[in-house]
Amino acid sequence: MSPLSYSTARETYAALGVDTEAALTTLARTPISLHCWQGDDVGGFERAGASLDGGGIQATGNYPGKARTLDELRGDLDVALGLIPGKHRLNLHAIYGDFDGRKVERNAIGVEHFQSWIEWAKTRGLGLDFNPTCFSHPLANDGFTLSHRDPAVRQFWIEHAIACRRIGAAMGRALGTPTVTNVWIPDGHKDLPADRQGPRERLAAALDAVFQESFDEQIHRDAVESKLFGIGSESYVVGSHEFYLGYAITRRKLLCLDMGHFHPTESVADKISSVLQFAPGILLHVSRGVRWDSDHVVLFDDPTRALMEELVRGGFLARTAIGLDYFDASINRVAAWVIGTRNTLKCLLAALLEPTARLREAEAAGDYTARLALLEEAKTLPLGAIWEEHCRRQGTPGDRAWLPAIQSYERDVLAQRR
Ligand code: RNT
Ligand code: ZN
Repeated sequence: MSPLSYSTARETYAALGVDTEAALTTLARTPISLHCWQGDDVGGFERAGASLDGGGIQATGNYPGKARTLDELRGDLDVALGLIPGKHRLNLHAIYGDFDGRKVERNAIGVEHFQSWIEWAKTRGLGLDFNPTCFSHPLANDGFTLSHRDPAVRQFWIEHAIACRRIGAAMGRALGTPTVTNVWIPDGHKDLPADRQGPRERLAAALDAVFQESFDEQIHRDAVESKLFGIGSESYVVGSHEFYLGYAITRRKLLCLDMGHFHPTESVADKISSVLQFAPGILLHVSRGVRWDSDHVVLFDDPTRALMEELVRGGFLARTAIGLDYFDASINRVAAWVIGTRNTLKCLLAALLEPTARLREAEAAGDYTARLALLEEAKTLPLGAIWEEHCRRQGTPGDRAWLPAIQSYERDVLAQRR
């Protein structure tokens, strides 16, 4: 794309009162937290060949080249990050520690198992985020963790989550940017429960135990993630939306909104300005459910655009942590990171380039005809030229120019992993 296309596009936007330079500055300053688990189908490194087991989530597909070791995952991430404009973050799950072939129980993990990740992030100028892993474990096999009726099992997961928060805080301290540690648990019933209340009481108490230690918010923040249903928890999920909305508001936690965790006709975008009236902040799990919580790669689509529009219109970017959560094993996994992250950024850019002031003028004047006309025509403004300029300034290949790098990496590296 020539600089000429950028300056023409800039004028087009300026005529609508949109400052493309301001948009590019905000875009360059907004990190997206890449989820490590796209690289190996949520397997982790607790033992060689570990794979996702239970928890009501599933990665489908068997595309060759999945990362089998820490070094392979890091190599893949470096390739992906090199093809995504801007400085971002990495979101780790507890099972991705550097365990060096030793068995470490989940309630015994410590920062020492994540020191090499901290060094890795530091040399790349990246922030880290974190998650307890309350699935793929014998003590999670019957579908309950923090809300388990057996106090010993509950205590195990409480200790795991406490250990994770300490690791998260150590990451934030070492890297000088707050780590968000997000608690998601799979707990729920396949069929109709006779007691919906007991597990929720136990979960609230367990979470209070987990969150007893407090950390400076410049170092560490907590998030809690709700869900509608999972495979094997179709009839009842303990940590529902209402549960965590109440919890996040009363305990001053970030509420994690995963785009796959609501009824398909619900708008997650619409929730943001309601939640942020009361909760201190949100974490987004940008994802794409197809008919169910299928975690497909994020697209430049209406739900994702609407989400970003709400963050920008409401001035909510400062109170929002943006993370990705999808795992597609049916295409090149490194490309899946690149496609989903670039699309997320592109949706954010589109939102930053919206002629919001004009739209609101029309709205305030009761001219809903002009509002609708401009809203629709804004869709075909020259977003692509501004995006290309962003890629150029960030030293990253533009659209249609990054895929060859993935293809040669696939040939030279991924295809050798057999
Ligand atoms: C599961 C949740 C959760 C997980 C990750 C791996 O439905 O979305 O965020 O996807 O923790
Ligand atoms: Zn999620």
